[in-house]
Amino acid sequence: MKKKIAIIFGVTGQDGYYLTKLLIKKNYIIHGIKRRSSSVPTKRIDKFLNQKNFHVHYGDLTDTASIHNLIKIIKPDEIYNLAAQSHVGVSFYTPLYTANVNAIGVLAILDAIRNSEKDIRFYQAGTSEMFGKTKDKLQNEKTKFNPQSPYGTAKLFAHHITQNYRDAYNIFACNGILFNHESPLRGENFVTKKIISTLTKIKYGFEKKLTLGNLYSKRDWGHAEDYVDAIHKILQQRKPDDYVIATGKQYSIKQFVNLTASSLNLKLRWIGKGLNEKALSSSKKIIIDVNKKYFRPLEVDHLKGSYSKAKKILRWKPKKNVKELIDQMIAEEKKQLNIL
Ligand code: NAP
Ligand code: G4F
Repeated sequence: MKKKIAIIFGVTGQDGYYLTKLLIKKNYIIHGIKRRSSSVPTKRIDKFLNQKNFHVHYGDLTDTASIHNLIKIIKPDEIYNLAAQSHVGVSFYTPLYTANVNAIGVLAILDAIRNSEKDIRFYQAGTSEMFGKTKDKLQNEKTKFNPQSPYGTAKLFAHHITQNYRDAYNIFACNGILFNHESPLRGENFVTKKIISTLTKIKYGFEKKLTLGNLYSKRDWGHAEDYVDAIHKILQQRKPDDYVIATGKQYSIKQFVNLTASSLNLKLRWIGKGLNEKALSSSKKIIIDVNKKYFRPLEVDHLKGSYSKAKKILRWKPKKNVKELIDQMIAEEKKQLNIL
């Protein structure tokens, strides 16, 4: 059988790694797109670089010409767009750049697909951040969007333009609406990785204190490896459609800290309120505090997704729970620190 050809924009990121791993297993020819950077950006995918069906090219979502050329030359069957300025907090500091990559970059890919002679299936990495400030306790594909950041707003443009190109030009274009998903390969400045990395270092004497922002927002955290499986399934259906991918479970940041501390066997005693809230160790040292600088101008207070459509149509459900996720992330931190 002829091998499928896939382009992955955002191949050097967390999901790029897990999707590459999955597509290699499925015998795809994969073309990953990396952007130019002053340091080597392929750390996560280095182990795939010697595989004969894995190729890496330079490209950038802010450079329309590069997108058109890559699609014209590679002639893929499927395009997975995972590329984004993916940090919500940072999007308040770089709103124009975030919009250029996360919104206009997506339109550039779709327009290149429209002008291609080949039928190409397209996946857009949408996000629960598009729900933003929502009254619905459990969000699904019908929940009203109300984004609270330049990141969420740009992603919402991408969501609508993907639907628009699907309907107007009959393109097999799909949106995933993925809730937070983590792994040992999560970027260092997302809250789960920051908590796990710093608390592990505190436990083994490499660090003294963890400083966080809002402890009371709630998130639905899944595992990236489970979520890329859903992403692939979305593009293998008979009809293009949009799907929420989530676990249906929700924890506050403080609960995530407590779960991590408990897995590390680190005793915490919480004292104080608001910006004065702190956690003390068993030797009464302050090991966690709160700083205003990690708060955002607007916050998304709670997110919890219903994956019932994905379960019914994609036959997908999450495999790993939050405790297993935390334990796997801690094990990787310990490995990095040479702790057996
Ligand atoms: P990530 O680790 O931050 O990876 C983002 C990828 O995009 C990286 O490969 C990055 O390259 C690339 N990129 C950034 N700007 C680019 C540009 N201008 N041109 C080309 N590539 C660019 O994010 P992730 O966690 O894997 O998430 C993958 C996608 O899913 C993102 O679109 C994110 O917004 C979305 N999403 C993520 C979650 C989640 O919880 N993880 C949930 C919902 C949606 P560098 O390596 O060079 O930085
Ligand atoms: O880990 P976070 O930065 O993730 P956030 O903002 O939920 O965004 C992630 O998930 C989205 C899906 O819903 C993706 F679309 C997006 O690309 C990204 O992957 O923050 C989670 C929560 C926020 O409420 C934040 O205010 O943790 C809170 N928080 C508290 N202290 C902190 C910190 N966040 C970060 N990054 N760093 C802190 O010190």
